[in-house]
Amino acid sequence: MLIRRPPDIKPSEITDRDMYYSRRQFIAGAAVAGGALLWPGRNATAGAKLPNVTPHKLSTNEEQTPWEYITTYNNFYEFGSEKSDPADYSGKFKPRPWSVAVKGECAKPGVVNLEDLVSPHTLEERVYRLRCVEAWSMVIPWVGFPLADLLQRFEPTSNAKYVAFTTVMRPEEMPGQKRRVLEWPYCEGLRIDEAMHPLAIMAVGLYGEELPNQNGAPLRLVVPWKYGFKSIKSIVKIEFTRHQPPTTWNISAPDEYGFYSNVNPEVDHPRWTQAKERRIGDFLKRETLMFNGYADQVASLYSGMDLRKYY
Ligand SMILES: Nc1nc2c(c(=O)[nH]1)N[C@H]1C(S)=C(S)[C@@H](COP(=O)(O)O)O[C@H]1N2
Ligand SMILES: [Mo]
Repeated sequence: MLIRRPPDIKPSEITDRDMYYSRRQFIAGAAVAGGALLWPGRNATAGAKLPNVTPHKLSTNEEQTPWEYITTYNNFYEFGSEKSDPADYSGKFKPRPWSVAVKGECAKPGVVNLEDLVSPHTLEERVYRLRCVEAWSMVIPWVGFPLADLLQRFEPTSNAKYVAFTTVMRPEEMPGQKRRVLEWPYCEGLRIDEAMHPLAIMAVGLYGEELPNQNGAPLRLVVPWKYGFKSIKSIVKIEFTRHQPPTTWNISAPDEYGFYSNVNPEVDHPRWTQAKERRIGDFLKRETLMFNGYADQVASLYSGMDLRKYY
């Protein structure tokens, strides 16, 4: 998301910068090979192994992006707007203890703590593509559980047409929140049928370990057929609503970021193409797939909708 980019910088320079980062990190990674503990993305609190993780059948077989890229090339504006900021400045963030308030159009609202949110579910490893609107992508082995299983526990009523998610507000631990780059706290939303889709998960880990702070500890959404910004991190509130909820990037730049934000190579961002992407670590770009390659599973959610209008 490069909203503050001066208008004279061409989109091609953005992807060149992304390349620069991935090269720089590759070189840095090679330099510390054999000394992984020195890697700055491995902060002291990350690294706890998650028990009983079962592989999930919807995973992609594509080559997985290395841990070093997934944990040092991030978008998490609460810690700053440079890709390296979340790894560099999230060390003070305390993801435990943690609780989530669930409310709105449901029969059993409540505040639940992290352990009680996670323990009823079997943890699954799901290797999903993450496609950022900035035209880069990764393949990430998330550990999580279906969002639907979590939502059902609160018994949403027939009035629940949408689900709204909110990130924690902690300016003392999240230095980016002291600057008004975005409206805080970060918020996102899904239509209820999108939220209940079996591909949508709550992630609590990656590569079999607890989520590092920079990836959205202790729990974050992962919606693999949508641009990365829908996958909101460090969630503290979930609300079932009758009406379409506001979302951070849509508030910030409504012409650039819509509510649906399905990955769509045919609908360009107003300032750059969405037809291609660079898989982080690759040299050449590749074609972007409709719904990020998940069309067989999700296209029916949008039948009859004009995806140029509902971008
Ligand atoms: N709270 C919050 N969630 C967020 C963001 C953010 O800035 N704040 N960035 C989003 C964007 S643009 C992307 S691409 C993904 C990146 O997730 P990753 O850093 O784990 O790869 O997180 C999304 N979730
Ligand atoms: Mo993104």
